[in-house]
Parts: sequence; structure tokens; C-alpha cells
Amino acid sequence: MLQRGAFILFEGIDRSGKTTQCNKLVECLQKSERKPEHWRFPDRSTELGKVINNFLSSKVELDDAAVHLVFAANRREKCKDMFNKLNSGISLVVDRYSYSGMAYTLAKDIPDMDQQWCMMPERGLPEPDLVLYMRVSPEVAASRGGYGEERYEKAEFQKKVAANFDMLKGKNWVEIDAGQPIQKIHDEVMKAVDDLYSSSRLSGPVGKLYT
Ligand code: Z5A
Repeated sequence: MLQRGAFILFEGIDRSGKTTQCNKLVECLQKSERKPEHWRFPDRSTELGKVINNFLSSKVELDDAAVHLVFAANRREKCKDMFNKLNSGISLVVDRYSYSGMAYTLAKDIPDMDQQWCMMPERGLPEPDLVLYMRVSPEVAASRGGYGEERYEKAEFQKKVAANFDMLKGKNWVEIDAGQPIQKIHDEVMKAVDDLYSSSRLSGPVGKLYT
């Protein structure tokens, strides 16, 4: 019987090295014929993604609740495609997902928009089999290339986001010290991924988020 694909997610603050590690992981999985695809959220290529891109680059202003819902809708529009790919044996290596949605929205401290509120629009989306949480201090992340170009890349805000990720850690999460050299991080990532593929977790159906 065909083993379903794995949903492997990278989460962390800005410039924690998610994209770098996604690329390295996808390259390795291609060699081992795991049929990986590299996805990222926000997906800026869709109509909703274009709205998000304009918001992040400060070209438009949007209400905070509306922004949260647009990020969630940007995942919702990919939901069927994700389930189909995973069920057909393709593994998804994903850069940011629902936990980023919560960590960034909660960092704004908006009355009535608590964790329950944030989770509701994402209920039933595919659940990651493994969350690689790239933990790095906001100071180290800020010293890396390209920092400061987008809306949320401010030290105080990033500290709150980091605290929220710590609070959200749950089942299937593996914390990686993302302040280490790139190859050392990759070795830790590969260990966690090998553990996933050799476990029984992929013999069951794809999980559903927040159910
Ligand atoms: N957001 C949200 O509010 N709600 C949501 O639901 C979602 C997102 C999904 C866009 O994210 C923004 O949207 C983001 C959250 C919010 N906040 N902002 N602003 P994005 O994923 O498109 O962009 P990003 O996270 O800011 O940046 P990034 O490019 O994805 O960063 P990264 O992938 O974590 O890092 P990187 O590109 O791999 O590396 C950055 C640099 O560091 C680069 O020069 C590397 O060569 C270097 N690097 C990487 N690893 C290392 C190590 N280990 N040592 C030294 N240097 C390193």
C-alpha cells in the first residue's frame, strides 16, 4: 500500500533560517525519492496572497482582524490541494502555517482576539506531522541578511512573537537551536525527519488541525 506523504512544517520568527532549511531538506528528500514539494505561507501568488503582500510591504493598511482572516483564507484556499497531495504520497515541506498566524496576531494584543478566536477559521485544515520550531533569539535573527524590510520586522514585536511560539509548542513539535551553523541545524532536522518516516505516524490518515 502507498504510504501517504508527510507534512513537515518549519516555524519560527523572521530570519530564523526556515527557507534555508526547507531548501536543504527538499534537496535531500528528492535524492531519497520521497517526492517532496516546497510550499510557503503566505502564498503570495494567489489573489488573496497579493493582498497580503501589499499589506506586508506597507502598501495598504487593513484592519487587524481582517488581516488574520485573509492569512487564514490563504491557507483555506490550498486545503483540498494539500490533502490530495499528501494522500497521493507527496510530502509537503512547508515554510510557515497556522501557528505563524496565531503568533503574529496574538503579538498585537487586540481585545477579544484570543487564541480561540485565532484558531477558529483554520479548524479542519491538514495538521502537520512534524513541526520543526526554529528557535533563535530576536537579536541574532535581526543581525541576518534582509532584516527590517517588512511590516513586522521590529525587535519588540519579534520578542512577543517568539514568546507566543514558545507558548504554542505542542505535540509533534521538535525544537531546533537555530543559532547554530547551517549544516549542524540541517543534521538535526534530518534526524527528526528520519524519525518521522520510520515511525508509524504516516500509516494513519492526515490529521485535521484543532479538532
Ligand atoms: N505572517 C502572519 O502574520 N500570519 C500568517 O499567517 C503567516 C505569516 C503565515 C511573511 O513571512 C510575514 O508574514 C512574516 C510573518 C507574517 N513576518 N514578517 N515580516 P515570510 O515567511 O514571507 O518572511 P520572513 O519569515 O520574514 O522571512 P524569511 O525570508 O522567511 O526568513 P527565514 O526563511 O526564516 O530565513 P532565511 O531566508 O532562511 O535566512 C535569512 C538570512 O539568514 C539569509 O541571509 C540566510 O543566509 C541567513 N541564515 C540562515 N540560517 C543561518 C544560520 N544558521 N546562521 C547564520 N545565517 C543564517
